[in-house]
Amino acid sequence: MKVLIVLFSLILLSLDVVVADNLKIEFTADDSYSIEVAKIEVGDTIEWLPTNKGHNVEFLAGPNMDPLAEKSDLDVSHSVTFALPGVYLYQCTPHGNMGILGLIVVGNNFNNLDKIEEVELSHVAKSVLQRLIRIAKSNK
Ligand SMILES: [Cu+2]
Repeated sequence: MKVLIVLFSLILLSLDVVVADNLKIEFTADDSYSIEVAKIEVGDTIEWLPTNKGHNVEFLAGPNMDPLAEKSDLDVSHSVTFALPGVYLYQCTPHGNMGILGLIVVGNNFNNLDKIEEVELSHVAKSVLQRLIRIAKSNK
């Protein structure tokens, strides 16, 4: 009986881990993403909501670009499920040069941070990226 209870709680525990969370990020009125650094788990989904006009989501780097290749149209909601751990960098296509960037850390995995830091960016965007990386690392 004890074994059964242990097994049952193990199943419950693993179910808990599998259930994916859904995080919503908005385009704010001051032209940034409402969450600039998102820390999520593998299998979680992020949905960007077009709460302010003229923005989109375009991935610049991640551990695997295959599922990210497409960029979203302006002013539509956009959902991505993150199957691989690592750091992902995205921008708003028309405003990336002005530093409208977002960082996502999946599974608290920073293994591909070098590649993220190698991405060609404008001066302003580079300093925004450095700030976002600092935030991401500070609440590891
Ligand atoms: Cu924009």
